[in-house]
Amino acid sequence: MTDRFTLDRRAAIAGATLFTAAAVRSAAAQGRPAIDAQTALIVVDVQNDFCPGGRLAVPKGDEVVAVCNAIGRRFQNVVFTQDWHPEGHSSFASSHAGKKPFDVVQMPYGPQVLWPDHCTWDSAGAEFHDSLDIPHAQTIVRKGYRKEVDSYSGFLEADRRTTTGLGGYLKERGVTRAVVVGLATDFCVNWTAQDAAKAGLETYVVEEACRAIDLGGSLDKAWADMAALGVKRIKVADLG
Ligand code: VGL
Ligand code: ZN
Repeated sequence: MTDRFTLDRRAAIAGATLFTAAAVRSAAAQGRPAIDAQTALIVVDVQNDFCPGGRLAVPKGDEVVAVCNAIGRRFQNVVFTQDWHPEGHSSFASSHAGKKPFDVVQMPYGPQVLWPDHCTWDSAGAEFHDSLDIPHAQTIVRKGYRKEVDSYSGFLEADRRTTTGLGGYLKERGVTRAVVVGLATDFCVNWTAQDAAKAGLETYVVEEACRAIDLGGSLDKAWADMAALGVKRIKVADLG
């Protein structure tokens, strides 16, 4: 444990010192993120319920784990988001008479896709995948814990008004750049990346470190919406 931690810290410190101001500029010019003290990796919802065997399994969702682990140790700043719903949450189809998963209903804040029950407090499905191994991650931001409001985004709930605190946290810590990975590309990764960009962060999504649900074209739309906000779609190799 101590050894691994020491190594991670050394790697992070080494990574940080590689990025001089000129290197940061040249990385950005090439469309890739500088990985320095101002950069945070945001690992979105890598939880059992979103992996094969889970209650809202994302196809091949578990394949992101090894990729997240590999890139995670390159970042000094790592934040996890965790989808975290009470029983009977309003995003669950089971809370709406006559509705089934993937139906869409109108909520006071707009359309809401209904999901199978998932990521309920204290369930095994809400836990992070067992193999997720980024021991130096500093913060876990839970979201979707208010019964009447969903939250795909790690920054802002679906009412688009209630903040989770993540924006303030990153700002206070001097983070100006976000690299977003995890599950699912077209829902929580998408909304988190869009809100990161709206918060003024230079934002990247790493393609192979995400997997999608893809409901009725949602994946293509997600990439287009992210691109429109200036979110850059990159590959692991672009991390240098
Ligand atoms: C998610 C649907 C419902 C996600 C969370 O993590 O993408 N999707 N809750
Ligand atoms: Zn959810």
